[in-house]
Formats: sequence, structure tokens, C-alpha cells
Amino acid sequence: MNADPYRPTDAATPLTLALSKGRIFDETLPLLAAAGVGVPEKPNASRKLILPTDNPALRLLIVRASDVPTYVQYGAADFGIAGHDVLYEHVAEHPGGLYQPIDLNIARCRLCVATPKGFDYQAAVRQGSRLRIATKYVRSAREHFAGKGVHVDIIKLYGSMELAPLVGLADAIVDLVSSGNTLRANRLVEVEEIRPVSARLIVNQAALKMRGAALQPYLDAFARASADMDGNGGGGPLISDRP
Ligand code: PRT
Ligand code: MG
Repeated sequence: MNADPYRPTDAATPLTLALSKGRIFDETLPLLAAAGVGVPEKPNASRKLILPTDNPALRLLIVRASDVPTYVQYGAADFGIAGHDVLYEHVAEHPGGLYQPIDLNIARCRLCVATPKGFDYQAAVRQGSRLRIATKYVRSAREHFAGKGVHVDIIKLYGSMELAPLVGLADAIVDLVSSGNTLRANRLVEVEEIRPVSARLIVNQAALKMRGAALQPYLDAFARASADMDGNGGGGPLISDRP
């Protein structure tokens, strides 16, 4: 008998895929379709946090984007989909327990440094000024500026980084940019790209051992579909437990 009904281990229990609603959910639907899985209910419409699929062997767990690695690491979900931005920060504080077998090439954007229009970032860097940086991505920002030899004070925010330079909280932000519309709307400009970002499939290491046969068809289908989606034919397996 399973002692803990919240941690099902029975092979009859559906596999659980953790992901966030919004762009990651939307861009995952074609990957699920490639694996032969349809999702009849949408997270916003249903408000359910556990969504069934049309395959009784797979269910979806809808969680906050930054919580996806935690659910997978602790085995509450067998696998999940999370942005590299989120994973890079998570893995530094909670190493181990996660495989990142596939770059899914979805939810693509770039992690950037942005400043108010008119702020001479290159001059500030040349002059060795100490910069105040607002960001949700503390590890990425710290490493980026350390690599350039720029002294920074990092101010951790949880949302709307774009606001910080407008009200004098920071000189610059480190944030994700896709179309650039949010920066433009707030009179900010991108001054440096730190790295491109896309979403990864992550797998709980124990689940891979115990339920590998059930997981493998999804890993294969996602790898094929994401390689097709990537114009360069890239993507594909990339076994590592580090982002
Ligand atoms: O929104 P919430 O606080 O719940 O969590 P979240 O922001 O982490 O989730 P969500 O769904 O917004 O993002 C999930 C993942 O999508 C992120 O972890 C990224 O890997 C990826 N992604 C891709 C993005 C973007 N593109 C993106 N543009 N995540 C956020 N943005 C934001 C960005 O932070 C900025 O505020 O969109 C704004 C910029 O967009 P543009 O198009 O105006 O440049
Ligand atoms: Mg968001």
C-alpha cells in the first residue's frame, strides 16, 4: 500500500508533467500533440491546478514558472518544463536531483542588461562606476558583472523590473526581453545581451530510474518536435544536471 497518497509511486498512477500557464503552456501544446496527447481544458478557463489530458496516463500540474523545478526536484511531478532563466537560478541553490535532457526551443527570449535611454552604460563601465542593478536573476546578474569586473549592488525584485530605473531604485536592470516592446514603452534600452534563453525539459532523477519506460516516449517525441521547431535543426539531447 502507498503510505503517502500525495506521493504516488504506483505504475498505474499517471505521469505528472509540471508547467506554468501562459506562454510555456501555450508553446508546450504542440509538443504534447507531437506525442499524441491532447489537452481538452485550458488552465485559465478551468482554474484547475491539476489538468487531465486525453491520455489517462499523463496529467499536467499547473504551477508558477519559478516553482516548476521545485515540484520536479522533490518528485511531486515526474517531469516539467521551465525556462533556462528559472533553472539557472534554481540549480545554484538546490543542486542535484534534476536531469535536463532537452532544450525544447520554446518560450525563447534573451536575458539582457537594460538602462534608461540617455544613461551612458559603456562610459559608466569604463569609468569603473559602481552600478545598482535591479533583477529577479541574481545569480546571472552577479556572474555577468563579475565577469566584466564591474562592481554592482544587486537589488532583488520579484516583478516589473522595468519600473526600478524609472523611479531611481536602480541604474540598470537584468531582465528577459523578447519583442522589446516593454523596454520601449518604459523608455529603456537594451545595452548588453547576457545569453539567449529557451525552455528546457527537466526530469526527476528517481522518476527516470523508476518510470523510465513510461517517460521515454515523451522525451523522444519532445526531442523530435523541438528539433523540428528549431530552424537550425538544433535542440536534441543534452544530458546534464546543470543548466
Ligand atoms: O508571470 P509570473 O510572475 O507568474 O512568472 P513568470 O514571469 O516567470 O512566468 P511567465 O509565464 O511570464 O514566463 C515563463 C517563462 O517564459 C520565463 O521563465 C521565460 O523562460 C520565458 N519567457 C520568454 C519570458 C519572456 N519570453 C518574456 N518576454 N518570460 C518573461 N517575459 C517578460 C519579461 O520579463 C518582460 O517583462 O516579458 C516582458 C518583455 O517582453 P517583450 O516582448 O515586451 O520584450
Ligand atoms: Mg511573467
